[in-house]
Amino acid sequence: MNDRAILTSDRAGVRTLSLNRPDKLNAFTQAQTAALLAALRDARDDRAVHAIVLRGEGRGFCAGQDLEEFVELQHASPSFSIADHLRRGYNAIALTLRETEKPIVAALNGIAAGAGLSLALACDLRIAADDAQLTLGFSKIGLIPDGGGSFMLPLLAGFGRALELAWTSDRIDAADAHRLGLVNKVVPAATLAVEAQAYAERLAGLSPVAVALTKRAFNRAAMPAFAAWLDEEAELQEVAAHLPDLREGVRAFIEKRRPAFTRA
Ligand code: LHQ
Repeated sequence: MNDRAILTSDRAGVRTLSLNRPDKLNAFTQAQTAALLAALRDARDDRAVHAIVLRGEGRGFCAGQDLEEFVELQHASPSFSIADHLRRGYNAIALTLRETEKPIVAALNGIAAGAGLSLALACDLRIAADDAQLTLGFSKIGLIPDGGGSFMLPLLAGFGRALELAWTSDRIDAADAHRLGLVNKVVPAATLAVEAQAYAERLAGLSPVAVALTKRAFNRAAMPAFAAWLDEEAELQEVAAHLPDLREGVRAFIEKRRPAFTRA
């Protein structure tokens, strides 16, 4: 068994990074966000890497924050701050995804939820297996979409559709995600790995200068305030985290029941 948090492989200028906690649908622990950040920075700085694929091992892409670890972190430190947790982990990853001037493709091999979906949306392009599913999930635990999700979702899907997905946390399939502009391409599940590699190889073969400057131009034109927004998003999440719905939502998830949220 491979116990590394992130698996890496290189082929034809493409670096593939695989989230590796398949028994928990690749839910993020602190160790895993730290490893992903390091792996992305390494791929960004490696001159032999011309495109990056991000995928998950097993049947899921990523189920977002590991909620059991989250409870442990809160218990371990009374001064635990969700905003700091976000800034050190998901926000640093989202910024690295945007600032790396190489194409980054998320290959959605299964469910993408919570911060896992936010980070997939912060990649440049998304290719999905036809049986993949997407769900925000945050509202089910009393939170707002974080890790840049509150920015990327309206940017890609439009304001009203984004709000609907964020509020309801409805699970959508790959075909609906494609219709909403959340994924670029849907392929049969059995061929996803091959298709993602071919897609990334094609991008890796383009003019690196044109690719880099186009990404910089799009970042500056469409999301010049992304870094500042990530900070504000983290502060909003801190507000939500001090209210009882988060505790109830997380407890309900762990106890596999429906949450009973506060009604004012
Ligand atoms: C999990 C998880 C998970 C732990 C599946 N944690 N075990 C930032 C800062 C701080 C705090 C909070 O959050 C954030 C950002 C976020 O990402 S918030 C959103 C966190 N994620 C979620 O709320 C999603 C929770 N998971 C689900 O709703 C479902 O598991 C999905 C829809 C992802 C998949 O459903 P199924 O396909 O039915 O699979 P499952 O529920 O049976 O999960 C398989 C296993 O994975 C199961 O473990 P078990 O030991 O019972 O087999 C789950 O407990 C575990 N798992 N997600 N986030």
